[in-house]
Amino acid sequence: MSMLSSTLKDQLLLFDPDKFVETVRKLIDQGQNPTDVVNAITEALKEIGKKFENGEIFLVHLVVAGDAARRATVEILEPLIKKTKEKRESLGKVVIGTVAGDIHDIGKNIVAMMLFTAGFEVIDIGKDVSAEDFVNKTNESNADIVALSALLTTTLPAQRDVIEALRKAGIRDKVKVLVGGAPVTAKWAAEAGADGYGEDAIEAVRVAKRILNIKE
Ligand code: B12
Repeated sequence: MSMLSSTLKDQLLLFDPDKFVETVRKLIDQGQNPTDVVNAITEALKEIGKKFENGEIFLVHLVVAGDAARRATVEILEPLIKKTKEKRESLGKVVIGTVAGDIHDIGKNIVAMMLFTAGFEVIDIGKDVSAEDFVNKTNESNADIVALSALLTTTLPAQRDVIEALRKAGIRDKVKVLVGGAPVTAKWAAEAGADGYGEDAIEAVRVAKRILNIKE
């Protein structure tokens, strides 16, 4: 772990998003390269993900750390990186959202954060997203994976609707579909025609890598 990511990890573990954003701004003012900072944050978040996996920190910590990292990335680093046309190393592009009729987004946000942490470019299109919007965003962004979250038994069929809509739009074979959410099972994933299913956010990352043939 680099000095920079070790510093950033310590800062993230203060669980103070405002302070974290300020720290990142200072680093940039001192001349740090924005891409290096993004990669260091990614590395720091990985360590924090491990702490969560080991039960050293709780879900609320993961959410606050993720929020701090996302704010620093979106508010400070991304605009700078886009300006200089540098690119963060990316494992692939993921469009993620909660399906139509469903407003549960806590789990989806954690999955998005963990995928981002692992090195994926993540396009979060929110909650209660129609099949049409999933198709449009997948098309526009040329995504490698579309990830569908559903928390209600009544919105589970909407995952299948998205897969059907991708097929109708002629892009089903261009994108991998990952499904998840509390009521989702491997059996349902197979029935709905998905490429993968993850029980939790850690599994989501593993499966996302597997379906794109990326080694751990
Ligand atoms: C918080 C909550 C709410 C909040 C949501 C706030 C928000 N911003 O998300 C509010 C209060 C709005 C809400 C509303 C409702 N809720 Co609610 N809610 C919950 C609750 C308590 C927790 C859900 C949660 O956030 N869990 C924590 C996260 C971290 O876990 P997770 O979502 O499962 O996500 C993990 C995995 O599933 C997976 N995952 C999730 N998405 C994805 C996607 C992919 C691609 C992958 C690979 C993995 C993956 O990884 C995540 C991280 O590990 C659950 C109870 C429960 N036990 O789940 C009920 C629950 C889901 N709700 C329920 C119900 C019925 C409702 C309402 C219909 C209530 C009502 N009568 O109005 C409404 C529905 C509104 C709507 N249209 O969506 C029921 C569903 C029953 C069913 N089987 O259908 C539950 C199970 C409660 C219950 N026991 O009755 N709810």
